[in-house]
Amino acid sequence: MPWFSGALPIFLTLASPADAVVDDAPRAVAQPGMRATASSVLVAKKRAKDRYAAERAIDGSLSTCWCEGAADVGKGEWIQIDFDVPARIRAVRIYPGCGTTEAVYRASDRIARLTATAGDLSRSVDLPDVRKLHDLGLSTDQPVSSIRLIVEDVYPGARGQDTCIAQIEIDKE
Ligand SMILES: [Ca+2]
Repeated sequence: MPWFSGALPIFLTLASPADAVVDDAPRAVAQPGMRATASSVLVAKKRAKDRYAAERAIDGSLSTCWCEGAADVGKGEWIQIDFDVPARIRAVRIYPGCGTTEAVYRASDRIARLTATAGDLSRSVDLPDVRKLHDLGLSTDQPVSSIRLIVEDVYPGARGQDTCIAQIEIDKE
């Protein structure tokens, strides 16, 4: 099997710079070979129970999101991505918030600081409150079977107390 076989679909997302501002046109891709779980999930009235499920953060759509389900803004809540095959992490990017318009983005809480863990690695990352893909600067020398992102602090949303992540993109090999 060629070394790039698992990473090829992810390479294709790098046609534009990783820190380019994302416009309203979704550009994320589904992440094959991964599964997502979370410490909690928001269940909103009159919405499907899985509307904000963890898998929404790796479904390739910026219109869908994982939202934590704690009663407050969710500090300490986490989302974890497990890999079907352990892999070295080359980059992790997240698109915080929920929704592809600025107004919807501002409605939910966005992550201001998170802790990212992968294997023995743990990294604290501060994020500006900007609606784009943010590179977390996370990579590993050794293969890992999962990564976890833990909410440490948030920018308050205009409505409710639900911290969301629209998409997580992982480059691995
Ligand atoms: Ca999504």
